Amino acid sequence: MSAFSQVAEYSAKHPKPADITFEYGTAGFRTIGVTLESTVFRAGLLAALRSQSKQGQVIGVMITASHNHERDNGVKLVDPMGEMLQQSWESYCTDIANAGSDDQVVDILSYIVEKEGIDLSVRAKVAYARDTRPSGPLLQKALEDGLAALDVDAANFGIVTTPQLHYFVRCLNTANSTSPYGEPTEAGYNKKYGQAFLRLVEGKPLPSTLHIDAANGVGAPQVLKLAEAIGSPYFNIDVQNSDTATLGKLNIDCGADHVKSNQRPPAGTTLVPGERYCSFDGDADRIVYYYSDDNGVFHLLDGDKISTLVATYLRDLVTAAGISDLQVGVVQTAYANGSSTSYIKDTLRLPTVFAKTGVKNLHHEAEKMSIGAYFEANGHGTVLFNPSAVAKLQAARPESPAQADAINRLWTLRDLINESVGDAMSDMLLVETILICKGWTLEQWDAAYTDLPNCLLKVVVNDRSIFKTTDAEQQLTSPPGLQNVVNSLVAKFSKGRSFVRPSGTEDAVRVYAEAASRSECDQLAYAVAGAVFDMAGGRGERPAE
Ligand code: G16
Repeated sequence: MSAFSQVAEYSAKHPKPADITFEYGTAGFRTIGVTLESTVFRAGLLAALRSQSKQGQVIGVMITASHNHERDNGVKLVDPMGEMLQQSWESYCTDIANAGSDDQVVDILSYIVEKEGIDLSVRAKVAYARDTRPSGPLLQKALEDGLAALDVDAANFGIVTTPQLHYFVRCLNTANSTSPYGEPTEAGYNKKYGQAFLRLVEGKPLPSTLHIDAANGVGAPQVLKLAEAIGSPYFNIDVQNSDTATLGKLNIDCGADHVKSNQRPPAGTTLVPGERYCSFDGDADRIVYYYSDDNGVFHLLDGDKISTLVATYLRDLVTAAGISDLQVGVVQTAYANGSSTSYIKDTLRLPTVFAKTGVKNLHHEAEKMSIGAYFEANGHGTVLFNPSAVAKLQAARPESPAQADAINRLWTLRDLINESVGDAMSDMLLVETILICKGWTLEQWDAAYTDLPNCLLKVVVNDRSIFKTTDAEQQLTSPPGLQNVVNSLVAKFSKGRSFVRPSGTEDAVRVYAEAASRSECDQLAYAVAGAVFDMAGGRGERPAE
């Protein structure tokens, strides 16, 4: 019997909508949830082959649309160390998602087996989970059919955050190694990160309450479990926007994307000066902090501020540890505020590189650094210690108690940081640790540098696939002539910078702008957005200030 003999029959239960073309984008497939049944079924088939191509290591499948609207959903595959799917497999995902018939699905599977030299006698293993979206159960059923069609050894992790699923995958694949990552359970996750946090803050002054906006998503129940596991006044939280039961609330007027994009607090939250606030997104893979000053002015501490805080702390620990050839580096995207890049280069004197949007792109750049901190401005990121850094830490022989303490802290930080992917809860514990150890308020953290006023707009166009970019997405190569117009607009504003790129998670084109003053920044952003609308088939209302 052929390995694929049951595929066509199962596939027939999940027909592909004829009028939709799917694409594996910035973070997997994302679109209207109920249209994704065939895609998720087929993602299950591919996860099985990917596992077999990796000698039976566990592959993850996460059903989520993260920061996107509740009606949307998505699916992405997670590679054995908890990292995003290897990019060379993304085209297989796109191809199989768009196969027009059940037989074609089987043909594509056969093609991949041949091309990748996959041994089909290897038992495939897949771990999967979903977020709280209403289309989740339907899509989970489709996934389970895909896994059943290939007789996969499957583990359902239920409703968890995206980074938790990444963590579980890494734990499962390292369980029998010399350095197991942790226990592949929620309790194991909470224990690992919670205990590392407590080891790092022990004996320091207690912080004030942290107000957490959980975007009415899965981060709400999970962060409460984390707090219960930590069980200490060092992690004293108040969770808002925690309603995962009422339809229509996920990510609406709250959450990290709302706060970052609109540069204001979640609706219904009145910020009290001196208090501390942060927001997760719908699947808790992003985090931003914020506060109000005494004049009631809102201040955002986004991914750039987190990366500079973390890079400074790591750099100082490396110096204190006396390990001279250990280098901390920072990876950013074009969205990084110009002030943050100058601060990293000129004040911190750390190397920084730019990557295209998408955690998968930043992650690969950070892997090349000995200690690489990567964060997108939207609050998505983490820190990676490469094997040479780990070896140097292992080999380090402290010559003083201060050196021993710094080395010990660097080791413990590795247990606090989710190295598999950007993780709001682990990043939050990292930020809390640094603030507690420094005795800093959010204002003191914010004082390192001042952001240039910046603005992020969305323009809906007839076909965003005509937008092509180069230079880490900072320049357009298509549509013809548009980049010249952007350049001429930018030249009119002091410290002006702007770029245009198609979103990989929403049906929209994104316009970013920054300039010396708020009014110049807004003028530039709307002028560029207007040019995009006029020159590239804008739909709906023309963007206007
Ligand atoms: C996802 C990706 C992020 C990316 C964001 C926006 O975030 O994981 O790396 O920055 O989408 O991407 P785009 O501008 O292409 O729409 P999340 O939080 O939705 O998973």
